[in-house]
Amino acid sequence: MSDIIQIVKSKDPTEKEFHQAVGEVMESVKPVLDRNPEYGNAKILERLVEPERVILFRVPWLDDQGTIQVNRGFRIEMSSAIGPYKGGLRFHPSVNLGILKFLAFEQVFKNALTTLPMGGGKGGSDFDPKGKSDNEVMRFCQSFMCELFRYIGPNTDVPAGDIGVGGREIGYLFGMYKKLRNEFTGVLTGKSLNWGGSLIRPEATGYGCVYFAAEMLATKNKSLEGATCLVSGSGNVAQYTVEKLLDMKAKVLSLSDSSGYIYDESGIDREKLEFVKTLKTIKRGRIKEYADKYPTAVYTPVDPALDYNPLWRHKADCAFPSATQNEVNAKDAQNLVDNGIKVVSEGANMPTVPEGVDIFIDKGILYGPGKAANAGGVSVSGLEMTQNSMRLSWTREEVDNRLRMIMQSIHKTSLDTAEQYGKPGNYVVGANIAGFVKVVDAMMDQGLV
Ligand code: NDP
Ligand code: 2IT
Repeated sequence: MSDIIQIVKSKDPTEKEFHQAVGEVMESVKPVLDRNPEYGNAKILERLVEPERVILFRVPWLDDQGTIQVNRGFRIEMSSAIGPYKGGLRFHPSVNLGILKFLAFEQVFKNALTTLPMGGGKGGSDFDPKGKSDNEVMRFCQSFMCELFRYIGPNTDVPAGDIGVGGREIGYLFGMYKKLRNEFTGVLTGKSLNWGGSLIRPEATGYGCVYFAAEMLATKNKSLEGATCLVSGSGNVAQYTVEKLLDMKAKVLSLSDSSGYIYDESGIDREKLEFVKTLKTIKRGRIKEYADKYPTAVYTPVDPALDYNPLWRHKADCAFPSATQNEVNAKDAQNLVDNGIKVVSEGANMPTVPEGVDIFIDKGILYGPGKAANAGGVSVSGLEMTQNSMRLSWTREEVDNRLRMIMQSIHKTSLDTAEQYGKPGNYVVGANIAGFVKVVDAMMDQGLV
């Protein structure tokens, strides 16, 4: 097992997020490998850490000044053991191969946990949508799809959104795919409602993350009613996390973006949430403007000199990290614990560093790792694929009920699996093992491919 991490590190020494994601899963699945020597003989780990296919391409586009810009495009087709490759596209200047490989690797096990037939993939670009006009975003998306279209399809690889890719980008990407292929198929999820999208897909990751937190609390006969909550990020996942927390009568105290965070001691209510949705999705503004509008809120800009994030130093019952990877370091985790945190439910992918995860688990915090807690988004993407292939659409209630049932099932599977492997209450071990076994058994059935 430590061999495999050494292999990964020596092959791709700079991909530190990928090493981290592989390390976390390998640590958890050690007992499965001990019980099943046939997996070792079949070189399952060596196969799992090597993407089935990596596509890297040039994305040239013209900005509004008529200047040529060149970005990098990627698609990592990680595993098709249990279904077509499935996973989002991220547009952010930090995107590189290591980040997308970590995300694709996580996606494989997350998708297995959903109970739906989806393999794992991820893609994106180092393109930064911030400050770009709609026309620039459209031209970029069209150029990106002019290459990507060769590799994807409704039964092959079905991308969706992630950081920097929302409804607007999915629309432009879909338009170009349709033109190039001359066919109207469910090749992307997160589409708009009137051309093949599913109700509840925009809400799904945030809602699902709150359903997962509620399930964890229910094991202690507690609920979210009256609970104080810290949320980071202010994008898609953060917004719908806040919305569902309000439905559950919790009090939400914070939101953030990469420039800073707001703390609103009077709580973020529905009117304030609507302001954030418009600010972020339509005006594409900064979270600082929340504090300019609402005097009950204090804005704190990011201070690069600090070795902790002051957002996580506020007292609260629950934390929902919903921005990006490694946004909760060991000090942040300790600060949360010192201030009495009871639940951490991860909307983002791998937002807590491994030392932070250890702190939560040692202290018996109800800790839902991203690959379980944020699986609601890809689950409803799976439901969108089903509706597309049946050529019908389900009601809001129907999709939301299915989402809730899937989150309950992921919670139960993770909890039961952890118990079975002698780690009661450890959702990290439970989720990793349950996802891993499903993928690995499919690989064993399908032979050496
Ligand atoms: P959005 O682009 O809608 O929002 C991202 C938010 O996170 C913004 O507030 C952004 O701030 C902040 N953020 C992004 N990068 C950084 C960074 N490097 N440092 C600090 N803040 C940052 O993305 P989503 O809400 O869709 O995604 C958030 C997280 O949830 C990601 O980890 C994603 O992988 C994960 N996720 C998303 C799913 C989905 O369905 N969308 C499903 C499952 C997981 P700013 O505007 O300043 O960049
Ligand atoms: O990380 C994720 O699960 C996503 N960005 C959603 C993927 C999807 O295919 O809906």
